[in-house]
Amino acid sequence: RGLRRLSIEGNIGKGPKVAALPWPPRSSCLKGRERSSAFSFSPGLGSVPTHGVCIAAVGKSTFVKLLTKSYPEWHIATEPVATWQNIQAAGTQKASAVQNLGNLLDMMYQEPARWSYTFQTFSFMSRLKVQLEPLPEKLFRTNEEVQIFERSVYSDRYIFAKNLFENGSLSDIEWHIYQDWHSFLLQAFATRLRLHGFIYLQATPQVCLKRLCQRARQEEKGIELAYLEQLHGQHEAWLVHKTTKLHFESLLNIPVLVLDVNDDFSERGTKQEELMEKVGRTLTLA
Ligand code: UDP
Ligand code: D5M
Ligand code: MG
Repeated sequence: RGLRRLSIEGNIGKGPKVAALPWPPRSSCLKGRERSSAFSFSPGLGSVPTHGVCIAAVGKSTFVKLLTKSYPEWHIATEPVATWQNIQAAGTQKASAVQNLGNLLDMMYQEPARWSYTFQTFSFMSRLKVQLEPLPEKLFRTNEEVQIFERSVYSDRYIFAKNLFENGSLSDIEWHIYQDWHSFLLQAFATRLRLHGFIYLQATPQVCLKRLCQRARQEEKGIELAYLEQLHGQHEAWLVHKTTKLHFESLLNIPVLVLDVNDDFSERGTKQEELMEKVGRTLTLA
């Protein structure tokens, strides 16, 4: 199949309010099979039968909402933040008396040394489940075979876990154990987790902080510029300078589409159209 699977990567706090946008001008894009075979965002992928994309950085949630409106035929998987904010006891999710065990996102920010490792196990499992979900029916129906993920199991490791280790929130032993099971599980599921590119939403840490404050998520109140600078450095090292040591062959030559989102794209206008068009072109005509 000509399926493309990508992930959106980027720093915390990038997204805006979304206005409906009739996009793309359909005439400018190839359709169906023609579109799939023209997709060359993934050089070097050889005979891999599926394609996926992942997004990273600041403004991701806003950006994926825009993609949903602009490309309703694509399948967009959002980040499961809500499940991290409200951990439910196993087996109680469907019962009338749901047992809430706590807000792990908040616990991690309050006491990073105590909860970072626990958070990594949970965020990884929740992302793994999302990335392993079977292809949605609509992708088979429409032949518009694009899957977009908001961050990925790779950003967990090469952005967050790596950073938490480097800033002392994960101990040597925790980092070692984390890397061991992360590599093992990703190798075990390699064929089903294959991504075909990353979309990196790039913005300065200052812009990220401004948007973070605007979003005003209670758990993130204490985040300082220094932390966003660390995350920015991790994104740049991995996706731009390519100096991060990677452990999966499939990541070595993976294409990265870098989009500058320093200018506001939350309102309908030229910037928003330019971004949507760039993604559409890259995934269809590039
Ligand atoms: N935002 C904005 N202008 C932009 C992009 C984002 O004002 O061009 C705001 C958005 O409304 C939200 C905050 O920035 O209040 C964080 O955005 P989002 O939640 O999309 O970021 P994420 O952390 O998911 O990448
Ligand atoms: O919101 C996601 C929030 O979760 C943000 O505060 C960053 C945090 N996050 C996401 N993944 C991780 C990992 N693996 N470790 C630590 N913190 C994480 P967003 O809307 O994406 O900014
Ligand atoms: Mg988000």
